[in-house]
Amino acid sequence: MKFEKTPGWLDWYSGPSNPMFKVPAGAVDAHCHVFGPGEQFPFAPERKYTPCDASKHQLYALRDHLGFARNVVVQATCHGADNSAMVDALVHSNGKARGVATVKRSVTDAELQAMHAAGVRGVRFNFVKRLVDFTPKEELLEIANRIAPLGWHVVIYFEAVDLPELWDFFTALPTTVVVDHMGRPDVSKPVDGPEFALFEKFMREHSNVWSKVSCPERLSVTGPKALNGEQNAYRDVIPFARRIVENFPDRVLWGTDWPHPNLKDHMPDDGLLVDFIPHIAVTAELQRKLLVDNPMRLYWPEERT
Ligand code: 0GY
Repeated sequence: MKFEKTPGWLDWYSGPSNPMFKVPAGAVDAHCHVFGPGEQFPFAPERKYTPCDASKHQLYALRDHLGFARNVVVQATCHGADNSAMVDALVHSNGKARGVATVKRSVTDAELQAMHAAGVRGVRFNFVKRLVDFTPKEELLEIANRIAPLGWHVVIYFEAVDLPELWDFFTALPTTVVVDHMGRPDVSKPVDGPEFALFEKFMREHSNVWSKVSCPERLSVTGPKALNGEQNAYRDVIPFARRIVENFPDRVLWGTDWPHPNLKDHMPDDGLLVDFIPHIAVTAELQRKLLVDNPMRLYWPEERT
């Protein structure tokens, strides 16, 4: 089936620069997606956007270009609860990719087992209203209780203003809980302000909560331009991400978010995103935890030495 992408949709950046920052050996891009290709893996009827195609081959070429060893492919909302494109990417990764699925309460145990065999290790619950329709919390809790015995975790995506309302649900989840993009802070507010303090409290009081310190390009107001050779791209996001990396060094993950759904103003150069890492993880030890130790512990625990 042919799909027309949503008007204004920017294609992913096809000539990423060579990052100056060399990621440590064994680094994991722990948040990225595949889109279709639509002809092979049609987008979901209930989707809120229609993307351009972004195949597993293109994702793995980017992985090699940026110097990463592995990927965690997260189910994108444009595919709904049909995980076949994501699972296909895992199956063709030579064991170098694991995945996070979206499932409905009707998912069978056999389907969960098959996804586990393919490399799925988590489910994603999305609370960003522009991306998904509401799913009752008791359904989500039922799903969380079903996947917990598999050793899977729950990835949650929400916006900072919604954390107070979602707090009780999140803190009742029985698994490791991984927050996408630091719970989308408003970085024009102070890093020491009440909104981000609540997110830090969430992590501090709940040792099962992890955070991806990803997506500066989504959160930044100052944008990608470096100023005077001193300031950095997405510099307004640095204090937020750095705070989380330094306070919770064993519970942070990083990912490119390629192919960057829903960006209308600019499409990031993925090489530049990699060069952002040493500004938020400023020592070799923090970088190793963020890029290697933590994602390996969560996604490939059997390979830990
Ligand atoms: C992200 C962010 C977004 C989209 C999705 O699954 C998705 O459609 O996650 C977004 O639009 O903020 O993590 O890719």
